[in-house]
Amino acid sequence: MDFEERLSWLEKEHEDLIAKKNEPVYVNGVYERYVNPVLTAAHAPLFWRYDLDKETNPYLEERFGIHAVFNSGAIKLDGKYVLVARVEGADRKSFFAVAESEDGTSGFKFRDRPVVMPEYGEPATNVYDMRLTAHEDGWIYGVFCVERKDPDAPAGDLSSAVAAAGIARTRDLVVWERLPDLKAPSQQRNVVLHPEFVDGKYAFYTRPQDGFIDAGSGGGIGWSLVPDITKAEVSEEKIINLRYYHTVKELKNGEGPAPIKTPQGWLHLAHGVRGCASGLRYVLYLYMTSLEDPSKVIAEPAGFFMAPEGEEYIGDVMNVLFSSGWTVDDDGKVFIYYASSDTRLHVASSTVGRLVDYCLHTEPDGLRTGLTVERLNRLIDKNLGK
Ligand code: M1P
Repeated sequence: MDFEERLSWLEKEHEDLIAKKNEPVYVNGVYERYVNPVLTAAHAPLFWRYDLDKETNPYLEERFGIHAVFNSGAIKLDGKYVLVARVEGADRKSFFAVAESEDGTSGFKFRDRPVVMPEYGEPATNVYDMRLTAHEDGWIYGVFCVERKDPDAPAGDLSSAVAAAGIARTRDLVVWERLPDLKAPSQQRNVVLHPEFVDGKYAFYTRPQDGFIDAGSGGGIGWSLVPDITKAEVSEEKIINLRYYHTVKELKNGEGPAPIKTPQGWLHLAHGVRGCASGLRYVLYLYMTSLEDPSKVIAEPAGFFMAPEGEEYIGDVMNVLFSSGWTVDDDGKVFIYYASSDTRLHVASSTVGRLVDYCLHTEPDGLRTGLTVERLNRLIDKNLGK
């Protein structure tokens, strides 16, 4: 193919990909998975990846490799479904880029330019996994992981890193005001801002961790109140969603997107991690907290809500589902944007009513097999009669 032929072929492939319609697959009554991923590396505009000038790129070679598009913040803005995706280059660096769709399940198109996130302090080596919160103070906040090389790593250790929560705010997802990173006594990842003031303070879901990877003694998803978001500091941190032995979140867990307010309580999506022979396994689970005290868990169904299936198992980091974004429509429709294996972004749909029903009417984990059998028998008794 000569330059022109190859360019038209690339353009047609890209247009067809964006124009592809998406269909739901009906599963278990709780949610529908959609057939096609909503964002992949191939969705990145051609003008991000190629020098389109025949003079300087006669072979029309890719000049900027995009490796993956995954863990994404989500928000409904001006009637559109808007994602702030984690885009990872072939050089392993992530950055944020905004993509928009009219219907929330197809046609996601990146804005022309990636987000230029102002730095705070020492420039980050990597940034990722932004959670968006439309806060009642009027700002849209993006809270994300900021990764830097561990300054205390021994010579020759080029892997040890330090994770902290970066905070930025915007009105339009174009211009971002960077605030100081969240000060905390431990490393932090999966930090999320609660949408409302609690006792007149900003409230953060945290995830204290012993090291860059190891959640260790952190205990689970934490909660911390902060009087001034422009000087955010974790002074008191209580663990509100604990980890337990032999559960889907035995090794680690982390808050997903900002919770959704429902008449029955705050609805939370989170990820849980366990270890197995093939490595770490990341699944999604739901829980609810009280409207009066958003730090008090009132329901948590046993086990996972969604786990990897089919091609979702395969990718850069295998056996991972991870979600950092969901949207709610006025009619209660929920789109859950979840990534598989740190490679691509999918959507599933449900409604607030169905998700709350799932949380309130699926029994919790009894933490031992005998109680699991009792739980199953209660359902069988109900269906078949005693
Ligand atoms: O690779 C799986 C996920 O690992 C991290 O999540 P956590 O801190 O809970 O282990 C994050 O790096 C996340 O981006 C990634 O998807």
